[in-house]
Amino acid sequence: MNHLVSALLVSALMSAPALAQQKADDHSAHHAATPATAAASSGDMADGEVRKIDKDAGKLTLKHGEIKSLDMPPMTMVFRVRDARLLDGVAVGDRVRFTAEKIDGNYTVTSIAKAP
Ligand SMILES: [Cu+2]
Repeated sequence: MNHLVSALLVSALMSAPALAQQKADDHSAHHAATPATAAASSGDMADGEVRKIDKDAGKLTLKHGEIKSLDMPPMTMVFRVRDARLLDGVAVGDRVRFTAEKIDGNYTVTSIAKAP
């Protein structure tokens, strides 16, 4: 009888760590996915202020802050816009948040919105 009780105890102790291990794995897998998603949604946005808009040429001049994705320090410069309709939502003097990419050798604004 004594022997049976201790055998049950041993098997209970052995299965408990296995369950705990499985829970820990699920937990870390869940958390590993979260930072990557957050970085993708906000990492490439840069701050800027609209200085000039040339809708016919599809260009705008921005005084911008650091653009990490392009490794560019703050400056005032001319950007192309990927789509002239991007210029409809902004006006000279607006503070904006935008994303830019180098496309065919030209710095190109790919999205832009008035800063909240
Ligand atoms: Cu620049």
